[in-house]
Amino acid sequence: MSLPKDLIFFENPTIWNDFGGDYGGFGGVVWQMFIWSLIVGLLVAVWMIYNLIYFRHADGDPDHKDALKAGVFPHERGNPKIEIAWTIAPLILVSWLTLISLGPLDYMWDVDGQEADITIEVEASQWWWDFGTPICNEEKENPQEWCSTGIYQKPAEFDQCETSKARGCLEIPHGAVIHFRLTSIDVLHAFNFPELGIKQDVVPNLDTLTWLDTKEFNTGHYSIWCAEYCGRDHAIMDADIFITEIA
Ligand SMILES: [Cu+2]
Repeated sequence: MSLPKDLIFFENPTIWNDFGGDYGGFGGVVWQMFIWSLIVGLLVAVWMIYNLIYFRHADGDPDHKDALKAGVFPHERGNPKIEIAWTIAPLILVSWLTLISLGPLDYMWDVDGQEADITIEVEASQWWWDFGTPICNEEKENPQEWCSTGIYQKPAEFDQCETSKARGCLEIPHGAVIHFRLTSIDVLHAFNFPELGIKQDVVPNLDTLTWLDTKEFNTGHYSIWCAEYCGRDHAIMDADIFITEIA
């Protein structure tokens, strides 16, 4: 789609897919956030530069009638109509952006609304990610072949973790809804896939949940990091995630 069309229709531009998918159809929202920020940013920058040039004070100029004086509030040229307009217009814009951002948040947080193919127990500790064996969803009407007997069968193609040098590794099938049940055995950590837009706190003595639909993403290699400072090796608490197509 061309840029002018993107601007008019606010659809998810194709270029956005290069940033990791359309987030379950909500890429258009991200695009709107971006384009409105750009429009407002440009208006502010142009107005500021115009004023910098037009009201520039040269040596010998008399003080401008709007010149700021310490302790004096400049109200001589006040304009209530403009004041009201620049209060109401941003209020409408911010309300609109708040409203459309509730949709993607709801989508991300509604873990139970997404029927899982498999659930993976993740245990965080200083400073490792441990992934339990995937657990198949036994209630699923049409289980995928890797879950055909109700027990997870590791597909023969899955061998990428053997080469991983990260502190944890997980290989998951493309085209599966994955639930992650997260807990920590020591301190606070945070399960963060920057490339997939997922971040969830991992808390001792508490199960937290997050989920991922791997069909929204390209197959290949991704990284997980810890996004909650957790001690000495926090910065290298990584894990590899491979999303692999099953032939
Ligand atoms: Cu950590």
